[in-house]
This record gives sequence, structure tokens and C-alpha cells, in this order.
Amino acid sequence: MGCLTAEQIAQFEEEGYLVVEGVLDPKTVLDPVIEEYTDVLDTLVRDLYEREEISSLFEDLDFAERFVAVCIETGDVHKQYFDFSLPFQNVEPDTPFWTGQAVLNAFTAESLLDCVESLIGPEIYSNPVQHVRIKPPEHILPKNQFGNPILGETIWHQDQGVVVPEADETNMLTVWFALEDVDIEQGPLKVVPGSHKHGLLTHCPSYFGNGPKTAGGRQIPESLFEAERMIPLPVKRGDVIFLPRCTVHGSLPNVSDKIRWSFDLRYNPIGQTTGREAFPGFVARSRKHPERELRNAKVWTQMWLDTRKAMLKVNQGGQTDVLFGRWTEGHPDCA
Ligand SMILES: O=C(O)CCC(=O)C(=O)O
Ligand SMILES: [Fe+2]
Repeated sequence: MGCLTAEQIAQFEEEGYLVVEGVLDPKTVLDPVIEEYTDVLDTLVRDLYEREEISSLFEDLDFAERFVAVCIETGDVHKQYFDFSLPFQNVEPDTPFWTGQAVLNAFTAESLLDCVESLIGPEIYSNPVQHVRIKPPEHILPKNQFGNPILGETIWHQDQGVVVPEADETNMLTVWFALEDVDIEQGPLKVVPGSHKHGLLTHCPSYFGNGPKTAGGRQIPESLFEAERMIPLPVKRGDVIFLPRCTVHGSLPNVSDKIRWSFDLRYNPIGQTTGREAFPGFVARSRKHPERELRNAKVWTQMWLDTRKAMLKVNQGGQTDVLFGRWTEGHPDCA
């Protein structure tokens, strides 16, 4: 059963975003994720300590404080270590990723899938365009070659622009939620209401406009949409933001003293291409074939281990055997 009201569905369709409060239970869904990541961080810390890359195990600190301490000492945000995805290039036999049971339980929480069902129907595939983002306060972040913080604010884009053209007809839904409250200082998601009605806009590989200079960023120039209509979406833990694939969005910088920790997931109707077929998705809900629903994180992890092995043979050393993107330099919109 879908859980959204007709008004909520209408707002999603008209405005191109929807915030639903209290979808995920903090105690049974989010706290176990934090606990699981506490162990993941512990493993990373012990490993770094053994390699003498950090001076202490920082055992007395909670997750956020310990994470920040490690970022400061190593000058790195260890993005890949926590993510439930892999890089597109130069995957190595031991490239880390995390696909634990608490994470899978969050991806497949019934209350979340009820909302997803209201928006894309009851046959739901978990699309592998998915990331965890643990963004430290900007003031402690290492800088990129342009002097801007790595893993700072997210530049303007549409999620359809992140997948290959084969998925242009896929009804891909973006689902964003935070592990802890995200107020305005912590760099919430920002969206441009109504921007989903104009189709896919040009994303420019080396364009920065007024935004921060990011390495490898693909930004939509502000001349192509009404950036002044932007609204930020601060949320409480448990709230979920839903976006259709063409809504122009990004995030504000984290100017607070806390980390900003979020999941962004995608779902599409079963049978439609994900736009990232080299990576594994799974059946999250099926009324027709409930036996196909994935609930075992060991199986999920094996899918990603197999993918990691397959990626060793492609996209190595500057070669592009498998395309993950679609944008090239030189479009007139980017001038
Ligand atoms: O969380 C962010 O900073 C960006 C997330 C995003 O672009 C998305 O969820 O599609
Ligand atoms: Fe996005």
C-alpha cells in the first residue's frame, strides 16, 4: 500500500520535490545504521593507526567526533570506505565499500517503500545510483587544487544527468534522508521548485559559474534555470525527501561544527534500466514476486564483491570501457 496522500503526490508532481516527516523510525532503522557505521569507523581507525597514519585510536569519541579527528589527521574524508558503491575508474582488489545489514534494512524499510510505492508503483527496484555522504564541517576539510573544500557543497545538477542516456525513460526516484537532524548550517539539500518540468538540462564538465570549483564536477549553468527560486530543505532525522529525476538540486555548505550525514538512494520500477548496469541493483519490493525481494545483506555484499572483481578488468588507467556519464566539454550552453 502506498502511504502518501493525494496532496503529497500532487506536490511532488507540481513542485518537483516532497518532504515527508517521520517516515523512518529513528530507533529501529537509523540508530542501527549509526551503530553499524561505528564499527566500520573503528576498523578504519585501527587500520590507520597500525599504518601510523594517525596518532591515536580516539576511542573516547563518539562517531562524529572520531570521524572528524580522523579527517583532520589524515587530510582525507575516506569517502569510499563508507560508501555502498564503487568508483567508476581504477577499482582495486581491495577497494573498500560497506553494504551491511542495517544499511540494507534502511533501504528496504517498509514505511519508506510504502512512500516509494505511492510515487512509482508496487514493483520496486533499488537502483545502484546510491551514496552515503558524511560531510565534516567545511572549516576542517582539506582543500582541492582550486582551494575549495573537498566534499563541500553539492553543485547544481539533475540526477538524470548522472546516469547514461539509455535510462532517460526510466522513472528514477531520488530518496534522500539524514542520519541526524540537518539544519540550515549543516548544508541541507537545496532544490529549485518547478525545475523538473523542463527536461534534462546541459551539465558542464568544467563550468563553475558562481559556485565552488570542484574537481570532476558537472554543473548546470545558472542561466538555464531559475536559481533564485531555490529553497533549502532542512530536515529532522526520520524525514525523507523525494525528488523526480529532473529536479535541479544541490546542497548548501556545512558551515556548522557537526558532521552532515545522509543517504541518497534511487528506486525505479522493476524492469527499467538503471542507467548504471555495471553495478548491482535488487528487488526491494514486489507484490507479484515477493520471493525475489532482497533482505539478506550477505547476498547483497556478494553482488558488490562480484562487481568489484568485474571492475578490475575495465576502466583501468584512463581507459573507458564502460560509460558512467554522458557529458563532454564544449557545449555552447557552457560558454
Ligand atoms: O547530499 C548532497 O549533498 C547531494 C545529494 C544529491 O545530489 C542527491 O541526493 O541526488
Ligand atoms: Fe543529486
